[in-house]
Amino acid sequence: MGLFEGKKGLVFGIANDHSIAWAITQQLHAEGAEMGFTHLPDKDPERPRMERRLRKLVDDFDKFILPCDVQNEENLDAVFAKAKEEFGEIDFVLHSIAYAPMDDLKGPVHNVSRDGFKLSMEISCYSLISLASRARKILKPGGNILSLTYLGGEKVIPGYNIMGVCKSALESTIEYLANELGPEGFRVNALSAGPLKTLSSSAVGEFDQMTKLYESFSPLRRNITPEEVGKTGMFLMSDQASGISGENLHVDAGYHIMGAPPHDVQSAN
Ligand code: 0WD
Repeated sequence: MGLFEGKKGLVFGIANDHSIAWAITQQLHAEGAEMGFTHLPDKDPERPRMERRLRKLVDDFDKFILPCDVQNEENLDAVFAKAKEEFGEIDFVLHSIAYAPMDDLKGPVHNVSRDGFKLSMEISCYSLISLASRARKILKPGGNILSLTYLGGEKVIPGYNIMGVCKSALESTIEYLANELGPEGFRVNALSAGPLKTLSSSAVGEFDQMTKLYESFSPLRRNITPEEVGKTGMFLMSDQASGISGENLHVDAGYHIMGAPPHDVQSAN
């Protein structure tokens, strides 16, 4: 029997087959989870690109697909109303969403516009709060919320700029939410993934250099795979992780523990 047999949940953030949310969804599906999915609303209803990309991936097993811009309260209400109607109660919510306008993302942080800051924070951090406030009303005891973050929220990663500031706020939000929702029986966690080529990450400067750094500096001397992130995401949302909350679990081949390059890299220079 799969770890998610009889379990139901919501997945926010599949843009295409490179999305981290898709890597996690594949593992959840393999373990028997039933899921509802959201996509960014399509601007042109005649050409629903976002919806089509998502449908292509989950068509065989989704319980429902709805458009949802996390800036839009009505969209959010509609998703949770549908989840309640379809599932009654849910077991998990996956939040795999981030955005910053390109002009602000490219940095430097001291030049970020007021509007760009507000928008980036709203989509990348506040969205978790708006999901959590709705989710707690339909989560089953033992239920949980998982969000995606990156080391740039803990340490300065040149090129990550305003998104690092957003991830710091997100990681703090996860801890506060874990404290608030814990007494209700809910867990809230973060998975901090190493760099993976996706739509969002291609917008972050110096991405290719970053993956090379992981290959030479991380204890495992390689970068991680989408499948590894998928499996750990699934684990964190499963009952196998029932004692874990407020955690920020790194799936990064150990990169985050290094304070200086390893000896073999130092002696090569
Ligand atoms: O290396 C990476 N790719 C890493 C990503 C390393 C560590 C963490 N992450 C994080 C990201 O910061 C994000 O929080 O993982 C999460 C998922 O990112 P992803 O899978 O790398 O990127 P992508 O496939 O683009 O999914 C993010 C999605 C959006 O995609 P696009 O590319 O269309 O912006 O976030 C969603 C959207 O589907 N999104 C929104 N959803 C609802 N309302 C909104 C919005 N306003 N804006 C973006």
